[in-house]
Amino acid sequence: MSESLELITTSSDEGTLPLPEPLCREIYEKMLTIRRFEEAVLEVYTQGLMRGLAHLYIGQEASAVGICSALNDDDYLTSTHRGHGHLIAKGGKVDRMMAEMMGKVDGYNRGKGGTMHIADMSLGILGANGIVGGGMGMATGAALSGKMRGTGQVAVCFFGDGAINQGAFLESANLASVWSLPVLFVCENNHYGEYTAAKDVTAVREHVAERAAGFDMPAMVVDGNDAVAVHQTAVEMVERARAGEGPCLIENKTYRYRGHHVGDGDPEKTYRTQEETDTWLAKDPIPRFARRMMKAGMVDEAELESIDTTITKRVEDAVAFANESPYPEAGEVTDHVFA
Ligand SMILES: Cc1ncc(C[n+]2csc(CCOP(=O)(O)OP(=O)(O)O)c2C)c(N)n1
Ligand SMILES: [Mg+2]
Repeated sequence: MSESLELITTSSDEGTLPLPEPLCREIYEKMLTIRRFEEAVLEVYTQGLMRGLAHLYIGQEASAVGICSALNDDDYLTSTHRGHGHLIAKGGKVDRMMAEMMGKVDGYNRGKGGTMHIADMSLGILGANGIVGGGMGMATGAALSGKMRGTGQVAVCFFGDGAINQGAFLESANLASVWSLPVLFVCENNHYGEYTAAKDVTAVREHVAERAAGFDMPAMVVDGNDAVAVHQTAVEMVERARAGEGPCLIENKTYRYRGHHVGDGDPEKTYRTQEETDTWLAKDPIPRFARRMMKAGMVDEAELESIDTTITKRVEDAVAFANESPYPEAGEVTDHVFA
């Protein structure tokens, strides 16, 4: 194992909550918003109100929120096909996202992009991406732009365990390191690429973050279901990047509780075991964070319930907004299309 590889975890539910209360509330509410939004996406899909597929982020919420809560509004983010969580964590609007999912004119792309193309330049969200590894070059370029303009902006590149085997990772990580660019490469290791276990296709000893040694950048292996561990790692790495000390590779170990996409209904009967899923369900990032907040005296059961009611209502409103929004006119089919 490389000497620069650090194992980061604060993963005990017994542990203290070493973050200020307003931040804890924000982290909790964002994670729960992602969970409730994704449940609504599945519902909308099941009702036949959404075309195509969607890749749900359920189970991985602590990764997006832990990282994005360490960013400024004008920092950049590139996302993936499993992007809803990243977008919400960076401030994306759930009503416009839901409208986009349903192909409606009030969606982020006027309904022409769908789940895998949502972007919001005003929030530094350079886009979800249907191309596995497609965000790596974009994030590296955005970081170069920030550096050349001297703005202090950083770029976060989210990608999966499958994407780390794409050639784009070598090219992007190499340039980012050579030019000391402010990029956080965040690998969300959910242990599967589609229906294939990462360990069967990825040549590392134990952690994909070991690959950072080949690019002379620090690597952090994080309990990705622990929002505190993820957030603290991100704060440290963002500070380092802003100070001109260059990129890093963060590996958030996590798990997607649902199938690869909404049509992959029962993974436990095919490519993974119920026992494995159960082990990860016991580490669900949301109740885990809630328990810590309760222990710290920040909330009680009743307040948690009321937070959930508010968030569920916000998501229901988003679905209603999307339902009421019209489809785009046929005449604008070639507008806003650049390639
Ligand atoms: C370049 C490219 N190759 C293959 C695909 C098909 N594909 C879509 S998602 C996926 C698996 C990606 O796995 P991972 O990076 O671990 O992300 P996860 O789905 O686990 O979040 C594949 C192979 C694609 N979209 N783009
Ligand atoms: Mg994966």
